[in-house]
Amino acid sequence: MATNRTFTMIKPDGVEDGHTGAILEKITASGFRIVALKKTQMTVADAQEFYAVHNERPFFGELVEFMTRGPIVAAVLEKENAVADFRTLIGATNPADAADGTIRKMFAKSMGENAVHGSDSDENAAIESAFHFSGREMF
Ligand code: RTP
Ligand code: MG
Repeated sequence: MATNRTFTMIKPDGVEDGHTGAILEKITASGFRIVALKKTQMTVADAQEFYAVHNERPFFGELVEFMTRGPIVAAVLEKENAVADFRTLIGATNPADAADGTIRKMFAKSMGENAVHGSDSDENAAIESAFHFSGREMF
């Protein structure tokens, strides 16, 4: 299996609740190497662009408001089969459906405030990484 990259954000709820360190520890303990890492805050325009695929969905306004209400921690991660393995590590979108031991089971509060983002394809991982990081910030 080839090594590839995925993109993640610890969402504003995870940062506000003080889970940044525990989530990063869980990620690295699961075999992901940190390629890039920073704390930042998305503007409304940033969040509308980042989640543009959902702009017709009823929860879009709520999602943009949530994602911009405080800082996030953004990271690019590398591992064999990174995109699929990271989605397994974070668990289902709704924490009520997330498997035991997953990041969302441990730290998410609800379907909307679910602690972490994970890219859903190699193509989106590359787009999302480039959205947050320049080439000089990835190692
Ligand atoms: P993400 O993109 O953040 O990794 O989450 P995901 O793939 O598991 O879920 P997705 O369908 O892409 O939805 C993106 C984010 O929108 C919020 N959401 N709220 N209230 C709702 O019904 C609802 N549905 C989705 C969540 O924050 C979800 O992670
Ligand atoms: Mg998604």
